[in-house]
Amino acid sequence: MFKNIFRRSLSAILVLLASTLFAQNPFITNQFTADPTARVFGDRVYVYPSHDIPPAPGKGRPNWFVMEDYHVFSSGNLVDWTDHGMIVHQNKVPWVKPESYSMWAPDCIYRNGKYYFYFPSTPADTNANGKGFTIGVAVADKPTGPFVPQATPIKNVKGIDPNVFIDKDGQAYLYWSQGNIYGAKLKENMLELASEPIVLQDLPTKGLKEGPFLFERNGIYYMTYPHVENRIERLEYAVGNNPLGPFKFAGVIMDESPTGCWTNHHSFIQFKNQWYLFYHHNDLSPKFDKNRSIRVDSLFFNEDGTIRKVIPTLRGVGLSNARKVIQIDRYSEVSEQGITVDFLDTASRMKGWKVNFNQKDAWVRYNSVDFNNTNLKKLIIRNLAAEDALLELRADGKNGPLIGQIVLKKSGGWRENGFSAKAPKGVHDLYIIMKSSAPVSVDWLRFQ
Ligand code: FUB
Repeated sequence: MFKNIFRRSLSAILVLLASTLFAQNPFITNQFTADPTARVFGDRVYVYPSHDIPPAPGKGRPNWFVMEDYHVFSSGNLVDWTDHGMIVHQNKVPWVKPESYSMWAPDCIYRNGKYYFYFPSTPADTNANGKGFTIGVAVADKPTGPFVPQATPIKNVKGIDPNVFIDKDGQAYLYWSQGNIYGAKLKENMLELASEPIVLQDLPTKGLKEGPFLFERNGIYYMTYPHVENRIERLEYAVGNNPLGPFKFAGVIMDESPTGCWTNHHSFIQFKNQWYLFYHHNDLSPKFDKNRSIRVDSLFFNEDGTIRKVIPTLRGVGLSNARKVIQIDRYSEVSEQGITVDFLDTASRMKGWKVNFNQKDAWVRYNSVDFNNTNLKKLIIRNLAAEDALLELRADGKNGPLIGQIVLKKSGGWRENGFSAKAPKGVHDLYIIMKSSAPVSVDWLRFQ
């Protein structure tokens, strides 16, 4: 019994330790994550991403995706995320080829008291070239597991990137990709197909399509998918009046990555009256785009139901608590000149970034800081200054109410410095303005 209590407390401690405060984009920084499927279960958002790991000798195919397991993350405010730990591992699924490192993009859905986790992988009985994916299911009583994998994959499915949709009449559908996008009805048990797979029409025919995500809004069925129209993937959508189509191309949701991350993969949720797009980019691994990181930005519909293009941000979503560390390198906007962002430590990129103020009048805007209703009178800032430097903090504008004027003393290394400040109450955009000329770098700041 003591052993069990010890084990339970240890796993609770591990979950707490694994929680990450880093909540802007990318919003998970304790590991690489990709292909985020977000779901709202109760009053929390759960994200089921793929888990990229760095390539290593003997692990998977060199210079390719290396994925051995899945974690689930949750949040009640889209800002503070908890890593609930590993939920499915390749070597614990009876039908998956051991050590195949091909646990690609998953999905999870709730039905009749159970959570069904769908994932693609290489089956053990595949031929020697290791190619070919199929899709299996693991079932749990809670969104965080434990998930019990089925002994065999879903029959009659060949492909990757499962996505499940349950229509208003209760009929469930499974979608997946294999060059084209396929769809079929699922049986009530959610474990078997109830119809023959069909290729969804009339999606673009030229260029790879994958990662389907279907949702319904105001009677319109939106089939959304990454597609290589030009050189790399962008997110597109098509609309129809039936879950299995036909669909009509309706537009681009997110343009190709300007820095060249070849894949993108996404999902949509509506949470507390706001729509969000979850997607990925290779922020923490700029030189290797098979080690990706998940992001979230707000999404808006036009009155006619069309989707407004999402421009990726560093700031992401949600209110930042003024008492917690605010990573101003994940800014909302900066001056045209004088601001650069670098990794704190290129040998350990998961430590995050710093913002450099390189010249007088350079500024950073960080939106939506929640100062609450208390009088916060102190500012703590982690900075590195080669010479004395003067920064000004203001609310809601470069000439808005002054929060503090701080002199950062020349230091030989990173320092945490405290200053008196006069923070406003409520939610405000924070401006940090450089008032001197010698460069200074800031890791984070917070109020107390
Ligand atoms: O993560 C591996 C693959 O890359 C996914 O299955 C695709 O959608 C692409 O994101």
